[in-house]
Amino acid sequence: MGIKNQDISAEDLIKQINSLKQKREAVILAHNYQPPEIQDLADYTGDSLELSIIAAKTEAKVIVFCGVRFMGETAAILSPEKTVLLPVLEAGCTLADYATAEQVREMKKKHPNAIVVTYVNSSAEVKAESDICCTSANAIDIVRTIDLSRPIIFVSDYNLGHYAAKITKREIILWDGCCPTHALLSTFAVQRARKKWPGAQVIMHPECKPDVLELADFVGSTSGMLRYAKQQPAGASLIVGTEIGLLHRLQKENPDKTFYPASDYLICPMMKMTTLKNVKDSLEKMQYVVTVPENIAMRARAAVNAMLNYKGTPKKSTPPSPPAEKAKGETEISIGVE
Ligand code: CIZ
Repeated sequence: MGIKNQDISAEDLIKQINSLKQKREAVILAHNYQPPEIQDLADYTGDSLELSIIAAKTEAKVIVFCGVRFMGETAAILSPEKTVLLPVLEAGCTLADYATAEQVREMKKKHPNAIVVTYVNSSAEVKAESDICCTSANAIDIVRTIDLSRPIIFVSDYNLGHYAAKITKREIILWDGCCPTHALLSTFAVQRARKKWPGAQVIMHPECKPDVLELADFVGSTSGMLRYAKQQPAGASLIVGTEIGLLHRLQKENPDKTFYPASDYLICPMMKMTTLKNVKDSLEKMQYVVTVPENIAMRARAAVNAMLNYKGTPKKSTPPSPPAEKAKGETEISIGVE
C-alpha cells in the first residue's frame, strides 16, 4: 500500500485531492511559507490571520489548513462549528513553543497592571491568558491602541516586540523567544546579498533581529511584503528576508520583477513538512482534526476578537494628532509594518 502510494504522480494526487475536496465539502488553505506545489493546489494562500478569517467566513464544512499547528488552532477557535484539519500532525512552531500559559501567568503576577499583547504565533492556552493578540501585520497598530498608563508585555517574539517598541516609542516588556528561521538571517548575509545584486531593494520580516532590520528598505509581514512588491515598477528586483516559501508567491504575482532570497538558510522545516500525499490522506482519513477545549477556546477567542475589533485603529494613512493632543510617548513614524 505504502509503495503503491509513493508511485502516484503529483498529477494523480491532485486529481484525488480535488475529488475528495468535493466529497468532504472542504476548502484548502495554504500559508505563504508552504511548499510551492501546496500553494498552487490551495483555494486560498495567505498569512495566518487572512486564512483564519477566510476559514471563519467560508461555507465549507471542512478546512484543510496547510500550515503549522497554531494556525489550525486559530481557525478552530474562530470557527468551532467547522472541522479543521492539519495535514501533518508534527507541524509545530518553535516560536510558539517559547511561551507556556504558566509562564504568562507568572509574568502577569510580576506586572499586575500590564496588558498582555500576544503574537498569534502562540498556543491556544497562551492566547487564553492574553488581553489581545496581534500579527506581524498589525503589531504596531495594536501596541498604539494600548493605554499609555499600562505597561505592555509582548509575548513571544522578542524581535517583533523590539521592532514595535522602536516604531511606537513605547516601553515594552519583551519575551525571550524568537523564530529560529528569521533569527538565522545575519547582517553579513544581507550585506553579501546587496553586493551580489546591487540595485535590489531589501525587504524583511520584523521577526528578523534588530541589527539586521536596520539594513532593510522595507519591513513588513508577508502580506505587507506582497503589497509592497506589487507597488514597485516593472523590472524592479528585491532581496527577500523571510521564509523562502514567500518567493514563490512573490514571483508568481510579479512576473515582471525579480526576487532573491536574502539567505539560502531561510527555510522553516515545519512549514516544509506538508506534501501532496499528506493533503490527500488528510481528506481521505479526516486527519488530523484540530480541537481546542471550549473553556480555553472561549478565552483565546476573546483575545483574537479584541484584535479583529481593532481594525479601525490609526493606520499609516491617518493624519497624526495635533501635538497638543498627542499622547506622551506616541510617535508619528509610520514606516514599516503593514
Ligand atoms: O502570521 C503569519 O502568517 C506569519 C507567521 C508570518 C507573516 O508575516 O505572515
